[in-house]
Amino acid sequence: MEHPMRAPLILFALAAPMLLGACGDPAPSYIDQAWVQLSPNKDRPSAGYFVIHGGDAGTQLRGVLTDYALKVAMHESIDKDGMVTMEAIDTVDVPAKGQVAFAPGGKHLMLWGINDTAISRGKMQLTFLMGNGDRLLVDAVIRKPEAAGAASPKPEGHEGH
Ligand SMILES: [Cu+2]
Repeated sequence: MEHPMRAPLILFALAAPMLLGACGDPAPSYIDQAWVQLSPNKDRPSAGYFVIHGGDAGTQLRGVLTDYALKVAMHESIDKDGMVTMEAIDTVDVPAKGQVAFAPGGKHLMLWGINDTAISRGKMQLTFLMGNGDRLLVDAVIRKPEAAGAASPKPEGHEGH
């Protein structure tokens, strides 16, 4: 059977999504520049850093999860009269179109027990829990302490028992 009306209907169906796309979705919040400075001592936590960019609406970071470490926490280093202490932080407000950096000396993640597979792969996925219920998945590059700069020659395994 011939259906002479079919071709015009298909053309209309293809055109409709393009028209909807032209309306412009609001810019979402996103996270980039994620990296982890691996602790030289496996028994000590490593630190994680990243930058959150607010979209057209402000948002909040409410927590970070990962399958590749035993525990993750958000901290802030605070300089009180020359004494640097760390405090746990629960939420971080991200202003619309603004940005918040987790960077050395300020806000940071603490990661305990990073998985050996992630370390050998050189990256680990982090899940960021946002205020609107979204979860943002971001790969963080793992920087090993040896790669951070010139390795200082330190005697190892001679701690004098
Ligand atoms: Cu800390």
